[in-house]
Amino acid sequence: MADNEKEKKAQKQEKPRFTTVDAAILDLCNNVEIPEITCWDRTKKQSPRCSFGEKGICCRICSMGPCRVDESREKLKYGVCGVDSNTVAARNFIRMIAGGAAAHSDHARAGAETFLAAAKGEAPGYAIKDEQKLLQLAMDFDVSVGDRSVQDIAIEVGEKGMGIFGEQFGPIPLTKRAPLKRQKLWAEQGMLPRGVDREIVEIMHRTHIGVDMDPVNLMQQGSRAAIADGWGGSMLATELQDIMFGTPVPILGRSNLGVLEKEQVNIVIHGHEPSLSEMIVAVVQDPEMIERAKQKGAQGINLAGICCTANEILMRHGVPLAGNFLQQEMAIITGAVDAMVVDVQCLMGSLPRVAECFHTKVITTNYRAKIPGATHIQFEEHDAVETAKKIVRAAIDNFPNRKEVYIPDVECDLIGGFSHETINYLLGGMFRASYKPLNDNIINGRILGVAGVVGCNNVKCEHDAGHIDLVKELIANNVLVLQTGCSAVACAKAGLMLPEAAAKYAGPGLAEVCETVGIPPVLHMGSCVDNSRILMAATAMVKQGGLGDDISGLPVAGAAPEWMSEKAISIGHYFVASGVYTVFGTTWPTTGASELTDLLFNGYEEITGGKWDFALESNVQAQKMIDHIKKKREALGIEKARKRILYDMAMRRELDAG
Ligand code: NFS
Repeated sequence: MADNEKEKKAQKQEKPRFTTVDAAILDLCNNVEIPEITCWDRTKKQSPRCSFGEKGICCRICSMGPCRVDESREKLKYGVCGVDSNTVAARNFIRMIAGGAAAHSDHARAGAETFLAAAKGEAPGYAIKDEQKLLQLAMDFDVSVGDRSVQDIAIEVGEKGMGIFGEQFGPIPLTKRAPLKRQKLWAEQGMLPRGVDREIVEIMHRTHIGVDMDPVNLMQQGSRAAIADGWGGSMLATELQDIMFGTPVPILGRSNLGVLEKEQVNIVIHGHEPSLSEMIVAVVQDPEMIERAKQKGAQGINLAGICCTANEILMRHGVPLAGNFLQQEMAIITGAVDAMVVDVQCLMGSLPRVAECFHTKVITTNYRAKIPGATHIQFEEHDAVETAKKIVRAAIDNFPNRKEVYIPDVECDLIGGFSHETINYLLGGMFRASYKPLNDNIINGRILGVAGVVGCNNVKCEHDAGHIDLVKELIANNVLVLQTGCSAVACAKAGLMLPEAAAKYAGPGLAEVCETVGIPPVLHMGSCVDNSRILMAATAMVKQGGLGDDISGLPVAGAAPEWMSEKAISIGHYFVASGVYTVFGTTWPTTGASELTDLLFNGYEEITGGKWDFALESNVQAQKMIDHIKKKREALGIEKARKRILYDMAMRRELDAG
């Protein structure tokens, strides 16, 4: 065997089984014999991957294929139906947008159904918690307020909300929240969306064999659907959840597997829709349930979360985050989880198999997301408290079945709860709530710009490292970071969401602002549908003035360093379509299509003012984002940090004389 081949083989063998920087996982695998049942083990077995699939140039749309097209090989230039790599990759890409937009929007629809039932008094346990936000949404929906009762207004808002998904003509109402210039641009570009259902159906139609073959035209439809997600489905989910469950305010939380309790019944809620988990939060405090837990030998009931359901209930109740996407199996492997209660999205199909090796009961709760091997308890919003009690009882009754338990002693505090309204309030104070202090500090150069760092974990890269390294580099360069999703959980676990992180990691300008206001340099804004909060924060910055008249002019950038889901592509694309430079890591799904990739990475800047980019290394991603932010600062004429000059008497006199 040649020397370099030997070297390669040795390197391969040396690769650790769990590629992560998470201290809890590393501790767990040092102390527990973990069977080969994790996603890391399956990843290894799936390698090497099909390179056509990875580059976005495998077409499975009709049964004459699958066709593998390759623009660099004459004989593979076209698929059987005659399309080339750019058409194939564009179709695949916008089908990813359709998948992501569908997930967010079906989540929103379920929320709207619960909201409407609650408004009609048909869903006991749910209420209107944020009346102010209800009135705001009523105005957006042209619902008259007058002296009508809250219930009346809520019913009409709920009905209009349900109608938005199937809106045939558009534009959907929440797009009117965007800066005027942006709305005009969308209209000119044919991107003003109709209801998200219609946009998704049109994607499926256009990508059927023999329909739309023009990558630019396909991407225009992808953009319109993504906008219908960001400024429609996702935003509506956030709004209705805030109205029903309360708009988040800063709250202390804890993160990582160390939040599990050895002596208590541990219930881990996992998924995305908070309607059921809100009820579970209430039910675990019920004395009857606590008594039942004690009868089974536990000291109490401990609730924790995984993925975005966790983010939702952290933001509103301070319920601890057990972990992000790649920690779902690990939570079960502690042997301490008595029930893992899942709703929809980002659930691993392996959960019941992993649970079989331990004692955890995996409970599915949504008819849309059943997993073979799991127990199904259907969540009924009309009888939510009873459903929640049934689930909590099942968890308690499973406590005596525990085998060996090992909970890593690893956890970290965080402050969550930064809705865009909270940022407004914190920066400006109760009587003059505004984004002015943020804009002023950007203009004077203490803050270089703002970055949204969001998205998933991906087992193809080192778990959490991509998020933490990128965010550290951004804040060290005085970029304020806004976060959601699993990215937020990664940085929470790394201690970046504490006020003291400002002094430790942030550049001097950002640290000064954070210390004055009392906020961390990295703000947790919630779950992935709450990326709509970032759109609203960007819009608020535009409307505040001083930083141009559109989102595309702001010194801001977005990133999803460890993305993996279709939802991440939809989110990334609605940011690009809203004028934001957005860089993804890990892998890029159109690399086999040079013209399409050029359109997304360069051409889109001409079309929407935003664009996509891709880089593997965190420092390259950070540099690209900082370069973009600096470019925008230059265009605004604020490229140099302006020192505050305190005028003395002589200078004043000179001014007066002038
Ligand atoms: Ni977002 Fe949230 Fe996590 Fe990715 Fe999945 S949980 S919705 S998709 S993996 S960030």
